[in-house]
Amino acid sequence: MRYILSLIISFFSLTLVSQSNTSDRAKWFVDQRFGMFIHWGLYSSAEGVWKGENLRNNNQYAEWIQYRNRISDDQYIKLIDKFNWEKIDPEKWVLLAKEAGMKYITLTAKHHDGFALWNSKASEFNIYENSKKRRDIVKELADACKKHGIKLGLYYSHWIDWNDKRSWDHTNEIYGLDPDLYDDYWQEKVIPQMTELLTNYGEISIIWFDMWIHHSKTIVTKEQLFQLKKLIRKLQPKCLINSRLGLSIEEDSDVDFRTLGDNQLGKEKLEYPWQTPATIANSWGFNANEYRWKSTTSILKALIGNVSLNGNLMLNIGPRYDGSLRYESLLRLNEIGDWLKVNGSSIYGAGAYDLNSDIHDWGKITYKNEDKHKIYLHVINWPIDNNLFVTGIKSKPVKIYSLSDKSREPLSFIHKDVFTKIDLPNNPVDKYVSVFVIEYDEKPLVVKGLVAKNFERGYSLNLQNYHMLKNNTRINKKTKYGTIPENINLSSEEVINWKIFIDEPGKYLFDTSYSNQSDKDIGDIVVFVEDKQVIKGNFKPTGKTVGEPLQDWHIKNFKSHRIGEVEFKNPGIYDISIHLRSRKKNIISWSWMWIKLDEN
Ligand code: JFZ
Repeated sequence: MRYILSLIISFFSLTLVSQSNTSDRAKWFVDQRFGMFIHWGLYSSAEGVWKGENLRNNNQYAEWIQYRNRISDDQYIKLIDKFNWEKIDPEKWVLLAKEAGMKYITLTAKHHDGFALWNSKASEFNIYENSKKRRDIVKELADACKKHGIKLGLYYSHWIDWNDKRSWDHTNEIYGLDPDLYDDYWQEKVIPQMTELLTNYGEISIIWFDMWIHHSKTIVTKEQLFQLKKLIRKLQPKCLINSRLGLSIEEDSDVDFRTLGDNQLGKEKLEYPWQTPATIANSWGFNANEYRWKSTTSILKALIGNVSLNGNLMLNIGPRYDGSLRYESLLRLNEIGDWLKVNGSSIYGAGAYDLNSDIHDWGKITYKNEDKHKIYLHVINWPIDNNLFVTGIKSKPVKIYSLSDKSREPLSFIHKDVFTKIDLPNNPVDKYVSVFVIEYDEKPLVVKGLVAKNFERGYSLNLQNYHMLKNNTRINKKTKYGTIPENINLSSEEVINWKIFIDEPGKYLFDTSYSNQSDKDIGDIVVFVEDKQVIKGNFKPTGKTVGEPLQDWHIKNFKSHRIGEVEFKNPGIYDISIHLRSRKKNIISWSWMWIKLDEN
């Protein structure tokens, strides 16, 4: 009975997310969205300090201590004597992951130090042989995962192995290495160890490789990588392989998900599965001097932001010499778990909606088609007047409610064309991120390319959210630490266009920000609404300003100017364009326009 039930559940969960480039193998992965990464090994008992000296690198990656602090193999293995075997219990990690709402776990079976956390016949440099306790941590974790219904992934450092002298460590960049010897390492350690891991521990759901550069820049050959991949596909056809295997999509599109850089969050919606590996603080392995703990809200933001773009988050913990976690980690995991217990339906089985995920200033949207079509609104910045504006969805909501409200009491709302205004409760309904659900009868229709009304009831038209930039003038990024905003230099003429939806007819004030480094009027700005000229102004000299005091840091002054007002008589979508003209090259730089209802 239980078996049938879990079959039904997994059948349902497999159908939720519809990322179009997801293989059948990876369906569970995009469905589960949130996993636990565990960095644990010999380095865990060094705790980022060696003979009183802190780790020699600002990144404070404590799992790199052997390499960074130049510890000899003889001394490094002695770290095993500090482990507290009575307390070490991988089942506790599994229970913790479950509590935190994480659905899968990836353990560093072998990190760069080459030390195997299992009973490896292929290399004596393993925990089973050296602990004298005959403990096989991979087995213990695999059993606990199976017992608690959590999928298990294994991190395996294939490229780098500091312990095997035939293998790669970065210092070989100076002294070189023999490809034949490297292949001996590959055939005698990597292939046999991978075979062990894929044979002796039941179902392995992910092999997580960690070669973050393309193989052509390393000693590893394409053939070796193909051999490895073939082995995985043969021994465990359902096992996922991440992109840090080291092959490009051109050489082989058959990797299952893309791994972004460490702590690198998604920027665009992708149709194939992807994941951010993220630390809960800064180091991956436990570091006694850790202080850069991420806040619970920022971790939730990372998870929500990734899911809103079809991505996953795998959050790392670094247990100590006795398997325990610092209070800071426990606290965050518990808080995240509490949030997911209430709001998890906006994450699990959910994915990107068709709207650009950046358009709303209050937070992010995820989407799911369960029994009904649901849009989840993650309110990270609670609007001051408790009105939430959603722009870009044409379909009429059937019901809107808060996930924190068990009785699902409907909230009142107004829907006009592509705009929904929701009356929120008077205070945030969650400590971290409040989530509201909009239910629709059919897949909600989207109207793309609109600039959303922001929480101040205005529209910020800028160089990120334009619809068209006619002459494709190069957009200058923020410089001088952002004291010079994003802008374009006018060579002669440029036309920029946006679309907005006006829900409240009335008189709107138009402001724009630019710099004019001439002392004369040498250009003009003309505003059109739906091809009708409504405002004509000229660029006033703006001079310079000081970016930072007493640092000889004099920058162009970008200043906001009121240029006019426009009456919008009816609600509707409006095309707003500005024609910018300069009679001299590169003297005027333009940055943004702000439109707001005149409330006086
Ligand atoms: C690697 C490891 O070296 C590190 O110890 C940890 O295991 C982490 C998950 O992965 O570190 C990386 C990998 C990729 C990048 C930077 C550090 N990268 O893409 O910039």
